[in-house]
Parts: sequence; C-alpha cells; structure tokens
Amino acid sequence: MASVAVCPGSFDPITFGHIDIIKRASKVFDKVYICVLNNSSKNPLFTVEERVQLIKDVTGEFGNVEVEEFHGLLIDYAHSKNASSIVRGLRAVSDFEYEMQITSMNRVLDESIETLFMMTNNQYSFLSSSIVKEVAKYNGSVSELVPPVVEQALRVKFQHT
Ligand code: COD
Repeated sequence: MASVAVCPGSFDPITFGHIDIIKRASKVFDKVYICVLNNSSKNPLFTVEERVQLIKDVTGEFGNVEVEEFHGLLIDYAHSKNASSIVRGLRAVSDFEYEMQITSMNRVLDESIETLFMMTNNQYSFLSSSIVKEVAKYNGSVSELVPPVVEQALRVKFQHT
C-alpha cells in the first residue's frame, strides 16, 4: 500500500524552510499532499488561492507532491486522503510547545494518524514567513529566503514594483 503524508500549514508565503521539509517528506513517502489551511491566530497577507498557486509554482519539480486548500480540520483532510502521517517541520526548541499542543489535539481527534517531525536544514532554522514579510514590507532583499516567484509576489503585495 502506498504511504501517504500531509504537510499542512499556512504557507503565507512559502519559504525555503517549507520547501526543505516538503523535499524531505517527498523522499520518505510515496505521496505527499501539501495542504493550505487556516490558522485562526494568523491574519494572512496572501489569499488561499495565491498561496496554493505559489506552492504549485515552486514544488513542480517533485513528482509525488500535490497542493490543495482545505477549509476545516486538518485531521478531516488527512483522513479524506487516507494519510497515515502528518509531517511538520521543527526549527528550534521554541517550536516545540506549539507543535506539542496541536499534535496532542489532533491525536484526541483521531489517534490513528501520526504526526512526524523533521528537523530543518541549519541554514533555515531562523526562517519564518513572518520574518520574510517583515523584511519585504520595508523593501529589504528576501532572495536568500524565498524563490524568485515568491519574492516577486511580495514586491507586488507591498507595491515595491
Ligand atoms: N524550516 C523548517 N520547517 C519550517 C520552517 C523552516 N524555516 N518554517 C516553517 N516550517 C514548518 C512549520 O514548522 C510547519 O510544520 C510547516 O512548516 C508550516 O508552517 P506555517 O507557519 O506555514 O503553518 P502553521 O504552523 O501556521 O500551520 C498551522 C495549521 C494551519 C496547520 C493549523 O492551524 C491547522 O491545522 N489549522 C486547521 C484547523 C485545525 O485542524 N485545528 C486543530 C489543530 S489545533
């Protein structure tokens, strides 16, 4: 039976850190669904459609990765895809408490789906979508942090074209 995983997130926008985790997951699982979901504690810059399109633009090279949006509980999405696992990235110890909270909640909702954590490449351990938006907002260079298509989308959003 094919192994299926879900990489969930807000991806507002996708960064090289996200891509690092997606690439690692795509090597371990037969099929990886990247799912753009709503994080109720965040106020997104990009629409869900824009985020999905940017992810599609930069993950095309991975043959076993599919990108979708979902409005609802992550665990329901994972279930609908027959996924055995949810893959999350870890950057630093500071991620741990938040990740433990959502993992425990998801386990209460459905014990059969495991959450697996992958450590990011050291060079991306400081990187987050928030930091990228902060730099791009004030017209700083984010070329080391995101692919060119995302950099361009940020320029348009912040009217730095
Ligand atoms: N290196 C490695 N990994 C990284 C990096 C980096 N530099 N940056 C981010 N990541 C990882 C994150 O650790 C995460 O695993 C993934 O990439 C996505 O990150 P974000 O920040 O884009 O996404 P989040 O954390 O906002 O996603 C939260 C969800 C949207 C998944 C969550 O809110 C959710 O499941 N919402 C749906 C409703 C639900 O089911 N709620 C119940 C559970 S509480």
